[in-house]
Order: sequence, then C-alpha cells, then structure tokens
Amino acid sequence: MTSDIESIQSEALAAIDAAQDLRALDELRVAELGKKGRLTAILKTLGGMEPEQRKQVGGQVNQAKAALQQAINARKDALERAEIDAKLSSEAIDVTLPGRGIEPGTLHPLRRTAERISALFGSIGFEVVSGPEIEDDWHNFEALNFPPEHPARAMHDTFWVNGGSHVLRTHTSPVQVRTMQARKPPLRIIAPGRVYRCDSDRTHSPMFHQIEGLYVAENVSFADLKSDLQQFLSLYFEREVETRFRPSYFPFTEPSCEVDIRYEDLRGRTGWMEILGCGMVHPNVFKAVGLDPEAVTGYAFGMGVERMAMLRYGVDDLRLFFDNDTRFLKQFSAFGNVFGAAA
Ligand code: 2NM
Repeated sequence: MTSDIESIQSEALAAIDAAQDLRALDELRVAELGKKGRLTAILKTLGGMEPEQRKQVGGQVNQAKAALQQAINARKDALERAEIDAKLSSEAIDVTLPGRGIEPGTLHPLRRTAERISALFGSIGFEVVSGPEIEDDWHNFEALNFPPEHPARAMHDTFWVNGGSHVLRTHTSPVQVRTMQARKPPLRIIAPGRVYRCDSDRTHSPMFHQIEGLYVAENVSFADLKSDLQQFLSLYFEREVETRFRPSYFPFTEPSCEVDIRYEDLRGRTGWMEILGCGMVHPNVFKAVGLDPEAVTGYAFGMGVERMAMLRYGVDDLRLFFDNDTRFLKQFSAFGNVFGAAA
C-alpha cells in the first residue's frame, strides 16, 4: 500500500511538472485529487483496515495529496508567469524606434494665392476688408446698379435664401458698397472672399473665390486703373506682362473693360488670355451709397482667385482645388515645393 501511494505520487508529480498549460494542469488536479482519483479510492478502503494501518495509510495519502496540491500550485504559478511573459514580449514597445512624427500642415493653394494677391496690392497701398457672405438684395444687386430684370439676378445664377430677400453673395462687391457707406474717401481697398453662383461643371464651382478692388478719391482716372493693374500683374506673374484693355460691360462700372494678358505657350505660340474685369465706378453706385459723383471718381476691378492660381501653378482642372487630395495640395507647401520657395 505504501509503495502504491509513493508510485501514484511520483507519477502524478512527473505529470504535473510536464503539464504544458493551465487546462492540462486542471485536468490532472481533477484526476489525481478528485473524487474518482486513485488516492481517494485508497481513502475509501480505510474503513476496512486495522486502526494502526488506517492511521498510517490515511496519513500517507493525506501527505501525498498535500504534496500534489503544492506541486499543482507551483506549476500553476509557473505556467501563469510564462503566459504573462509571452504576452509581454509579443506586445513589447520598442522605445528606441523613432516617432512617426506629425507633418506640418500647409496653406491651401487658393488661400496662398489670395494672400499673395492681397500682399501685392498691400504693397501699392490697398487695405484688406471683408463682409458677410449672406447679403440682402440691396447690397448684392440694387446698390450696384443691377436693373431689376438683369440676368445675373435670375434663379439660374443666384442662390436665394430667406424666400428671396437674401442671397449668398454672387461677388464681393457688396463689401465695397458697405465700406463706401461706412467710411469717407479716399478709400483704397480690396475685398477677398468666397462667392456663390448656381453653376457647376469642369470650369465652374458653386463656391469660388474673388478678389475685388476699389479706389475712390478725387480725380481717380482710368490712367490710374491701367497703371495700378499693369503693376500688379507684372508683380503677380514675376515678369513684364503685356496687357490689353478690351471694352466690356458691367452694371456697376462705366466704362468697363476686360483685361487680357499676352502669353506664349511651350511651342512659342502667342495669344491673349482674359484675366480680370474692371472699370470706372458708375455714378449710380456712388449715388446709392451717398457719395457725390461730381465730387469723387473711382475705379474698381475683380478677379477670380481660382483662375489666378491655375495660371500661376499650371493647374488645368479647377476641381483639383476642391477634392482635398493631399497629394495635390502638398505640392504647394511653403515648406519646399516643386515650384521653389516663392509663394
Ligand atoms: C468686377 C469688374 C468691375 C467692382 C465694382 C465694385 C463697386 F462696388 F465698387 F462698384 N466693386 N467691384 C467690379 C468692377 C468688379 O469684377 C469682375
């Protein structure tokens, strides 16, 4: 009996030491120490033994059970520790790896273009002003000498809001109107900002950007308009540009002109390209804002920021500016771009 107990114990101890995971270990615990275990079976025979033998065998079984329980506990600790170690080493953080870094953001090419244009006009004495993007009919149209039946008022072009009493401004001219109402000449201002027209295709976006300028003082002449725009365009394109002022029509200016610049393509072919609109402020506009057309004169002009950016950067599809694909936008980064350091 004694040797039975010893061999059960040593066999079980070997199995416990060999258990590869917690599940196998628990199965061993049930098999060796549970109700159906071999040691329990021996205990069940104690009743038929002499008192002396019962005491001896009972003591040996209890000792064996205690030894097995202790071995199971030790093995359990070891397996649990190994499991944690394995987990820690598989999830280890390599603190010596370099960080992924956060790239600096960049200005959107349209903002960059607008800021550059503003800075160039700033260098010839213009001040930047801004105003609301939701305008009433009076500031957007009426004060700017749009006759009631003018096509620019038609549903096709204008986003009307508030049942038609207000509009998403279709140009930044209402900012000039508000400035002329609020301040006294001389005024030399530019108004950059978002404008909205109900139009969307390859070359039109329902939201786009304009920069309009206004110079109001005594004796402002068409010669001032020509020379200031000529100077601006040469600064913008960084070369002595040749310009052509072509007669045109706007309700808020008279005379009105479209300005073309002379270009040469890569094959040496030359032509004229329309770049902005301008003119002398119409007397009706001055009257609307409470200025005396006999006392002051003024010139005004307007250009599209998208068009100016496309020409400067050689972008041929307007939609690229609005897709927000960073592979495109990154190319205009101030932090080293394919066009060099200049804005
Ligand atoms: C243009 C062309 C010509 C313009 C006129 C005014 C105002 F408010 F003074 F009357 N602001 N901007 C103007 C004139 C805009 O854009 C093509």
